[in-house]
Amino acid sequence: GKTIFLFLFIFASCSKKPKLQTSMEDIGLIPIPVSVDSQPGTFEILESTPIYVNGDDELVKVANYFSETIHIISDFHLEIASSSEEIKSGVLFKISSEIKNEEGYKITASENLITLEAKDAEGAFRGVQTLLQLLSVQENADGIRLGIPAVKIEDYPQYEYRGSMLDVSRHFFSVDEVKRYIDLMASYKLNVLHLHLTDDQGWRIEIKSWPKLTKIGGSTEVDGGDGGFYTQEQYKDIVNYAAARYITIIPEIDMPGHTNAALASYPELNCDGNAPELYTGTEVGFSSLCIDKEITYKFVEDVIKELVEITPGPYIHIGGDESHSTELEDYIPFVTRVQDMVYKYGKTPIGWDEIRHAKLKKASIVQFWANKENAKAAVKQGVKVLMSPSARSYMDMKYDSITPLGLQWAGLINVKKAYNWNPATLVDSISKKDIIGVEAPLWAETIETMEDIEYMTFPRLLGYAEISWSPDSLRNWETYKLRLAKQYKDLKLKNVNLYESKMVPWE
Ligand code: TNX
Repeated sequence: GKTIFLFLFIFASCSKKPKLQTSMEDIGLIPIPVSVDSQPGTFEILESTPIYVNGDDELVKVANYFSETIHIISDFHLEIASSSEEIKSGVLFKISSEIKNEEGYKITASENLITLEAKDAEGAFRGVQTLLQLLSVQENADGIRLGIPAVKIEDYPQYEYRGSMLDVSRHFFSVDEVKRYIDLMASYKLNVLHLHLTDDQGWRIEIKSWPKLTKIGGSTEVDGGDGGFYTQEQYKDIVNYAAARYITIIPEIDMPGHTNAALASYPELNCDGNAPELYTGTEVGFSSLCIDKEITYKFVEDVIKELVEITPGPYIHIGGDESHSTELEDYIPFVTRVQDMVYKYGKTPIGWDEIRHAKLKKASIVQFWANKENAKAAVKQGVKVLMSPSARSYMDMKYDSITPLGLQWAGLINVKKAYNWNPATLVDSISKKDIIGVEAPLWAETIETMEDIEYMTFPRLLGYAEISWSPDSLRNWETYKLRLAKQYKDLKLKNVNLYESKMVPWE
């Protein structure tokens, strides 16, 4: 009797819970990994699935991040244990010296075991994003079932700098909004968030030695809203939040132009000693710090000093764009002096492509946005270029002529145009070795809310993530658009205010 009972019991539980079937074909990984070898079978993640960590505390944190994300999706609490023994079933996070590339990782998933090996915790974090994209979530009356298809993946990035920029000056965005953007970036393995903290319309970072910058300069924004700013504590909170996702924050103080908010806060920074009115329009190129006054350099040095204290990342962005009210003969010594200050405090300067007019130190970075001659001249000086071509990567450009937000001075950028370019061949005589990476900026003259941010960045941001991570040979619009289509469910789950381009067969 007992055997029959047992048999019935097994039969009943099997019929209740059939084997979970998932397939790689249903999954569109973005960015596409260097190699994917799909296998038969599915690993099912259960409440009881153990996570083992063979590595340091940082790796434990990454495993925790994975476990917490699974918890948000499914309510499962996956326990984490450390283990240096050979594991036969469960999920294993492991540091492996065989993985040589920075941020590199390897996933081996079978029905019983998922192994995520990485060069270091950062590589493991990128690999976790792949695992989360591989995850299929099936919901029925019995609850949620989670599966990961059996697969072998080897992966690492093509460019070390894979970034995006938020303009928090033209319109201010809260700490929580920036954090949400950071989370979204992390899903696609982006690793740099550049914050455009100052401009004519607003100064957004507390500088303790110059308190009026935020008190006056932070008090408004485009069209006269309330503006706002980050205290240094809030800024550190953003930096730490980003760091936990292996994203570096790069702060930008734009100068000598784009400085009306500072000039309006302190009359002594103006050549004539008179503070201009605060500015809430969208013109560019009318303001300049006073190049001949010594107080200008005291001001800049104080700002850089305080910024460096709250910036663990290696870079400080010094702006330098559209300084149309600064003579070139003034601009050059200004940039040279500010460049030196950044090095003096142990950081590396980045500037918009115009800074190439100054003699640059080899480690400095030039961000190409508009002028190819500037980019080429920078490379001739032996510095590396960050690719942010406005005609391809400016996420404030409209998708098409009826896009309700955005500008179009650099042209319309539909989802295909945003994806279908190669940083290594865009500018003749600039090749991969001259390029540190790609950054997609979102200028915020017309962007007021998180929904606006999402509408302009999604889905284009996924394209920039793939351009900067994946090998050229695997990038192809026809296959990309099918993978992008498969991201629909996930983007909706994350409540992203997606622009549903007709060029993509959304699923
Ligand atoms: C040009 S791009 C600017 C910004 C504007 C942007 C609008 C750059 C370095 N400067 O000041 O916000 O165009 O698209």
